[in-house]
Amino acid sequence: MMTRLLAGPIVLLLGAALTVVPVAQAQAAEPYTLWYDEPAPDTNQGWETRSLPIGNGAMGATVFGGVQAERLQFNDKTLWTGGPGVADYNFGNWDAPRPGALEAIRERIWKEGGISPNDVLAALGLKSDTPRHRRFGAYQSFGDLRLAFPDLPADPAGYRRDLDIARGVAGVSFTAGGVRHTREYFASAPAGVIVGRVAADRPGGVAFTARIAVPGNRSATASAKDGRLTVKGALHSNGMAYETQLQVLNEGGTRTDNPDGSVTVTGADAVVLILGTGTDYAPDYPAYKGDDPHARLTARIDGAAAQGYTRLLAAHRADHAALFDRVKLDLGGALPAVPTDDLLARYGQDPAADRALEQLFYQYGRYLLIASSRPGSLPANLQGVWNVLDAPPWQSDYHVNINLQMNYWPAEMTNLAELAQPLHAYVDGLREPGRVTAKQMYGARGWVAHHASNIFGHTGAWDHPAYFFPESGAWLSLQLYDHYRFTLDKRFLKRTAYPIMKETAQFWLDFLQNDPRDGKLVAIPSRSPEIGPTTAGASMSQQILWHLFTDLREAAEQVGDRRQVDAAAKVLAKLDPGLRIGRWGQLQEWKEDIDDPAETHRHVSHLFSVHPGRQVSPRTTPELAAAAKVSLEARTDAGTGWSKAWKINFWARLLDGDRAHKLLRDQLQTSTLANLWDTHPPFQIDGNFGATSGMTEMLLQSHLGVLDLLPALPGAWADGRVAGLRARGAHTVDLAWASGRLSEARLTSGDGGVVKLRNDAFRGEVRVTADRGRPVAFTADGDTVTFRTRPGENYRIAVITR
Ligand code: FUC
Repeated sequence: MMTRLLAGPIVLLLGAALTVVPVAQAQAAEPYTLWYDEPAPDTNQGWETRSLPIGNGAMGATVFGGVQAERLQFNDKTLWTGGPGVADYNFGNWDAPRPGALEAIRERIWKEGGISPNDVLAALGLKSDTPRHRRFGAYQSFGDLRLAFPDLPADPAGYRRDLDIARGVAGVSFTAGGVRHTREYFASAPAGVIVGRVAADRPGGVAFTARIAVPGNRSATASAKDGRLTVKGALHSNGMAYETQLQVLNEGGTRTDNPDGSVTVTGADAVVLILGTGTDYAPDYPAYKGDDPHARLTARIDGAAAQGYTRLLAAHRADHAALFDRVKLDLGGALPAVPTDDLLARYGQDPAADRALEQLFYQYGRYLLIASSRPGSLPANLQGVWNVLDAPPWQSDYHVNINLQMNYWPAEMTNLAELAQPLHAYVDGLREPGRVTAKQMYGARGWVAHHASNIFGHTGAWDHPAYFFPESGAWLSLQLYDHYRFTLDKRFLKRTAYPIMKETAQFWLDFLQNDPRDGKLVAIPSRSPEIGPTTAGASMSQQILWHLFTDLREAAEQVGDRRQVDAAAKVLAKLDPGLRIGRWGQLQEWKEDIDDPAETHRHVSHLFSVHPGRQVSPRTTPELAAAAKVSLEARTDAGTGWSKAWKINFWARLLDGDRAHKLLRDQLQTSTLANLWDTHPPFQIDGNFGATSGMTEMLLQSHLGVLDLLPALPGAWADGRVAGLRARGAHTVDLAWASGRLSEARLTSGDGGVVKLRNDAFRGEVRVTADRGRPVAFTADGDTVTFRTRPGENYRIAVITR
């Protein structure tokens, strides 16, 4: 299987003879295909566990694959209830001023130490809506495309439903009455539509009626003209206008527009379907309202229809491959010829099959990001872009006390940096409403957001004790700066990341208070997400702020803002760093030593400093890292899907590959659905992204300034290779290893600076060469080699074994 990674033909050494086999023949099974021998049940549970997702960032769809009744449930990220179209929507801000509310809470915390989060909610939170979340709203299902096939049997032969994540194409095929029927679906980012093709290998063998059904929480009119179905109306909740159009293009046969808005095709050789959506949402505060979608949508569908299927598919495949193909991972897996649900169920029984599933799961995380986060669209929400309900779990919103952040953890490392643009734009867009909230709730400058947000600038604190989390903006800002670290995109730093970081810091300058106990700066009120009392200076708050001001100082140096360098340094000198070892050897979750060793909560927020932060590492702070391990052990390996995924990252950062792999195994065995979606439960996509991030952290880390190669390689991954990973400094890294030992690293230098690479094998003999075999001088110090690079040049670091 290792040979799969090689571009071009595969060279097999058979005795003395050299045989060249074309790649296509050498592959026994497609390594990047999820496949099933039955349709997904036409139920919400069938959708959640078995439907197969496609998406172009703005739109998503899931394929059920019913033989007689096909269903594509589809979404558009902008279709939400709630927001400014609803009476009294106020961005989560208070409806009237609450003079002294913050001061009273602070006073109580100073006096009592920790107070009930419910008291904080009562004083600072927003009152609950009736019905719940009326103003906040929820992400909506757009509708269902349904195809009814009158001539097909219930139980055909040779049924297969699949999703090729390397091509970005889903398919359904079966044989009925001696005719092979095939359906292909993909979501095209270049064309902005979802495309399908229904075909049969006997001429005239395709007949169906297509209709679009929408949920009942909106007005709807349906019409059909010239094979174009249109359903349009407005959400009852907020009056948001929506429209969907489907163009049915038949090759041969007859096409009929029906009075009920459906379209019937009979006797066709094949039929192409082009589906688009639009709303009048615009990401602009405060109205969040744009033009009626009709003209835009019509033009988009017309344009796609004019291109024709072959061109649409070719453009889609090129666009998808340009992202997907950047990273290759080979753990020595070999996919057995079993459906993916069986592969998952049998996980743990056959190492080659297990490795194949892990490779697939890894790339699936990348696929899901490609499908749910493209520049110009909203970021991936709790379910990416896929949602079948009108009242989805947690509104399918943007939770920002870890979930949205986790969605983007793999973006930089797995070479999909541009897919983080929606996150950056979203954070930027929270600033304007967030200024109002900062001023009203805290009398502070800058901007703030709390625990969860929607697409309408909701920056206030919600009606739940968990929802007091003003640190979310600071955490998000760090992710923007990390984008700069990975890309070294100065323009992005100057225009986007730095202004946001600065304004975030401004809020914290006003919010932080002197702790009378030790004179240190602490956040107050402050709560470790979703657990324990509300106190002053909970560890996560302090750690996030340490990173914010440390990064701000560094960023200010980069852009030459001396005043800000000094200001950040001043804060850092007084800031409580949120790192303490407690009475049972744990890394404390609070400033006070009150951690309960029996607490197994899914949030492990006080280990922010281990991941995604960088304050604590076995490399730099062994005692704190040991304490972090004590805390992590106490929390156990159990948890929701995303919690397990976070723990993969933690153990990777703690350099324990086998434990990280154990968490991956747990996630696959207990938190992964048949369609490989992560389950909280229920389905929540952050765990997919978190797992892909964690697997990458096992192979390459760069958060400490050194490129740590294979820092947490588990025994189960003894032989393998990975290509195309990104490291901070805009480097691209390929690695190969055998019997658990690095054999070769390749690096394409981004910034041309001095590079430090670490691996135990570097204690032995090493050779560094550049392009055309030019030897490169390097210094070796224990497990680290250091050499100077030129921008864009390729380097090969070979471990010599004799
Ligand atoms: C956080 C988590 C929950 C869930 C929700 C969407 O609040 O604590 O487990 O993931 O986000």
